[in-house]
Amino acid sequence: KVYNTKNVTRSFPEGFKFGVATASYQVEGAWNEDGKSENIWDHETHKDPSPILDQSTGDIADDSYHQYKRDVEMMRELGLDYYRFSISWTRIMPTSFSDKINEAGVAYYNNLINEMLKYNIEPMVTLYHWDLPQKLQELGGWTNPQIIDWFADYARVVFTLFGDKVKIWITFNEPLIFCYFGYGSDKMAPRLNFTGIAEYMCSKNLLIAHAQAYHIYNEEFRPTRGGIIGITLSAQWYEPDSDERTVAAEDANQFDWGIYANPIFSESGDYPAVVKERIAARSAEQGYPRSRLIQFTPQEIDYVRGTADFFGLNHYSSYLVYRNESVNGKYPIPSYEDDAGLIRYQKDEWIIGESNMVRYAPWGFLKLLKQIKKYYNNPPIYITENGYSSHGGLQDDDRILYYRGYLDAVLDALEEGSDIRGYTAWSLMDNFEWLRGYTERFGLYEVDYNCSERTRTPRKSAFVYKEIIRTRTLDWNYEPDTNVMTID
Ligand code: GBH
Repeated sequence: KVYNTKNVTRSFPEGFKFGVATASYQVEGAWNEDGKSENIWDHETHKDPSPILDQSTGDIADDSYHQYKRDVEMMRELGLDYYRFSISWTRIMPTSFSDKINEAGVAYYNNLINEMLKYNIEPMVTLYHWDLPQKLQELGGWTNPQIIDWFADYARVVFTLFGDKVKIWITFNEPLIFCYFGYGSDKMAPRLNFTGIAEYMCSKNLLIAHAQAYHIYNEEFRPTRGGIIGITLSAQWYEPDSDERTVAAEDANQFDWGIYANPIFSESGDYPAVVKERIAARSAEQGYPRSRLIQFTPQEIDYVRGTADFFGLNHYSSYLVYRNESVNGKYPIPSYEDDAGLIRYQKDEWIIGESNMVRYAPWGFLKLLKQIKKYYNNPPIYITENGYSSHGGLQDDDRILYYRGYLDAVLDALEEGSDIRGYTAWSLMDNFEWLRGYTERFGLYEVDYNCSERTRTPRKSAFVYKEIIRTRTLDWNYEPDTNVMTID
């Protein structure tokens, strides 16, 4: 394979920032230490490990709860501007509510943040990256509208505790993934599998919960703290596979990310028209008295619209798409997929690693970035995740190609006027990759799960990313010396 495909060296604009990301359940471990209580991922992986490819859990994960100093050392080795991590709700609020704050949990995040700030590494904090308190799930979780207030209480506690040091906040990571896979399928925790119903209950409650957290920050904290707050959406790119299929591809983009982006970032607010129309029509055909997609009231539309200072974007790959109204048999009725009525696929010739999770299609990233600019009046964007998975090994030239190709797309989008403020690689290190357990490796650093120290070793891609950050340029021909990693 030829990996060095370009000869030009391109520079990132002044002020452009680089980071890496992780998430609490995927790296922290210490699942029941120092007063932390059970979340839905603890609960599900303990109850039935079979949905996880290697039957693993996040009980120990990367042991970051104890190894955070090594984590910060790695951030310094890479020369990061910022680090994106998430806070575990049950670590700081074990009852789920704000009646009791767990000081040990608070101390952990304070230690981590202080260690980062000592070296000028800025924290970017996600409030919710899928690890809901199990107790709240037993009360319905994201299908219970009461969660809007529970989340507000949690957000207020976190803003109060860390608001003097954290200036970039993200309410949710990838609502589509946890609403759909968690409530509208049997795959991810809480595995509710109430298809075509519960994912839309989750969507609505979550969008209002996001808006409420935004308003709380905006009114109670921003005046003295002066930070910014946004949301991270997963958005892949859907491309028509022929001229006649542009409508299908457009609908696929609306069902994948428009469903969350439109209510927050569009001028009109509310769910995208096509999403509303299709789900209402399907619901009527199926004998439901009203749309399974719960409507927003005009007040709610106003309350949610405009509630983000930036668009957090998680992007991994692209798909070709066509319409197929009768995906009968393939998907349950009703379901989100059946409502969308689309078939998506990828081409065999797009590069893929030994693991089959992420295909290399950087042209789609550029198209996505341009579309976001066009639809939502050029919002500030932080790319909050982008990365490539393998089955391990330090010589990861395929991951290097992926990062270079996708960063090249970012540079193209910047040249065309997109307001992209930062780029976050997923991930700092290998971690518990949800349904794929530890079989799927996304790390710039490899983690050794056979030793209790969870030793972290830089991959070749870590050296390449470090050089990109150091020089603030993308040079396809740079060949790192991978013998020693240093702190510059
Ligand atoms: C993101 O999800 C997450 O934010 C992050 O936590 C995660 O580690 C990262 O990407 C890499 O996956 O049925 O096993 O094929 C991205 C969306 C949703 C992609 C679930 C994979 C199917 C898993 N992911 N999806 S599987």
